[in-house]
Formats: sequence, C-alpha cells, structure tokens
Amino acid sequence: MNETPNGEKPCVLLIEPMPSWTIERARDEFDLIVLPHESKRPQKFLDNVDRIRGIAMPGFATVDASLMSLLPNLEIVACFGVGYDGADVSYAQANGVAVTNTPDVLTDCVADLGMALILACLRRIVVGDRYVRAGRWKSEGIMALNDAPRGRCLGIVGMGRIGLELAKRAEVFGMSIAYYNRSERGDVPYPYYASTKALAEACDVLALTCPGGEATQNMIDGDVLQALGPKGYLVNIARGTVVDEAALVQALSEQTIAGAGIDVFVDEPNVPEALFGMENVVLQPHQASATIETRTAMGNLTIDNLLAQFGSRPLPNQVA
Ligand code: 8YV
Repeated sequence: MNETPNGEKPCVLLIEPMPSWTIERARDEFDLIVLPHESKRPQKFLDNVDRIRGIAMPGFATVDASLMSLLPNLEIVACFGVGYDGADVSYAQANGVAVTNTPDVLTDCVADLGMALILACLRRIVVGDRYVRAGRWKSEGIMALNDAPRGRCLGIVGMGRIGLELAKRAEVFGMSIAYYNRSERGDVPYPYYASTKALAEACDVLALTCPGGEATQNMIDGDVLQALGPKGYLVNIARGTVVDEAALVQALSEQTIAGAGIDVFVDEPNVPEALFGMENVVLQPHQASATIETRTAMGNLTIDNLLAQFGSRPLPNQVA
C-alpha cells in the first residue's frame, strides 16, 4: 500500500476503460475515483477535485486543459498506452504536471497486429472467411486469387520502435522495406523517403506507425492516397487522425487504392458507416495492444509511474 506521510493514500482519477485487474491493483495502491469514459463528471469526482494528485487515462481518452484546470493539486497524467496525444502536454508542462506513457511493453503486439492486417488485406483472409460462411465456395467455386507479400514493398510511416518491429516481421514474409520518418535514421538499413507522398509512390503497402497529435494530423491525405495508387494498400495502427478519413473512404469506394486494414479511427468508436459494406477493407476496434499479456504490462507500468511520482522517485517513462 502506498500512503502519504499523513497516512492517506494518494487520490487518483482513473478514466475507463482499463482491465479490471489494473483497476483492482490501482484500488489497493490509491484512493481511486473511477470516471467512465465520455460520461458526465460524477459527484464523487466533483467533491474531490482538490484531492486528486494523479490521472490514469487510456491512450485514446482526452485529458485537456478544461479537465486539468479543475484539479489544483494534479501532479501527473499517466497514459495507459504509448500514445499520449489525448493529454494536453503543453498545458501539463506549463503547469508542472508530469506526463508518462507505457512504451516497449506493447511494441510486439502492435507490430503483430500490423502484420496481421497486411496479410489480411493481401491474402483476403476476411473476404475468404465470408465467402465460405455464405456458402459461395460451394455455389460459385474457387474465390478470386489474391496478392502475395513476397516481392512487395512495405512503406512504413514512422520508423520508431513499432515501425522497426513491423519491418522485421514483413522481411520474414519476403517484403522489402522503405520508410518515412521526421528525420532520416542513420541506424536502419532501409531506404528513406523525405515525404509520405514519395514513399506512397514507391511502395505497395503503406503502414502507419507514427504518433498522433497535431504534427501528424491528416498527414495521409487524398494526394498521398492517390500516390499509393489502385494496387496499393493502407494499414493504420497509429491514430485515426493521421489520415484524412473522408479522403480514405472516397479512395476506397472509388477503388483508387486497393484496400485498407484499419485499427484506429478519428472518432472512436464511431466508424464511418460507408466502410461497413466494403469488401476491400478489414476493420478492427483499436485492438493492436489488446492482448491480456500486453494490457497487463501496460496497466502495471501506468501504476508504477504513478507510484514513482508519489514516492518522489524518477518516473520510469516520463515524456513531458
Ligand atoms: C491502447 C494505444 O489501445 O498505446 C497506444 O497509444 O492506443 C493503445 O495501446 C489504449 O491506450 C488502450 O486504452
């Protein structure tokens, strides 16, 4: 148990959803106020604004200045996720509030889902599943042929930890790799392209593994999708905001790109309904880090960052 000198546990606001066992551990360590995602602020929260010293938030939640400014004793915003674009980092920094995230523990699982989406798109795995279930194999015979990963080029937007792991997996499947990054990396063997458009022109599958936030908002726009072309696929395991979603829906419906595997959306859980009927799209409900093992590790890291703050120890994963 983690008590302050006066014997009280530090008060933490936890924004759902988070795994039940993470919430249980957080309840042991902290005086916990649980705030349902997107709901009105409950009385228990309003009655305790002076006591709240930390926030634990899912990667896609919003902790903005209007929320933080209600909490005069806030010390830390601990993101349950590698992405921290949902937290107003400038406000936090200006007000002496630390921001932490949960990198590394999710890298493998996120890269795994990226590879799974690449294979699902190229090999039409979901289309094949629907084909069998609808009895079409029997009534129509063999399904149309699909695309091999071997010999195709994977363009990775954001060559960080997840991008590198995705590259390794794709190489095993015989793909060549090229990348775009904020700046060229001296320590990777893959060709660098100085713009997403140039990368899209050069590759067959464009995979997004970059951070969200203002710097990357709508970076993949209609022009980039046009450069990807009618044989190109888009895979997004980054943030919905990185893509101009309306332009993507248009490109998919007009088949100016071949298909897409999409795990993240601009306004989750609202997904553009136009995508629901498209055979050339594989949709996921923001699942990339969603394994029991990874989410457990993310929960523990989130709590460890809060405990370090309240114990005046260096924060394991401070990003601001
Ligand atoms: C989670 C994420 O989906 O790491 C991120 O940035 O988006 C995620 O792993 C999310 O934080 C779960 O609540």
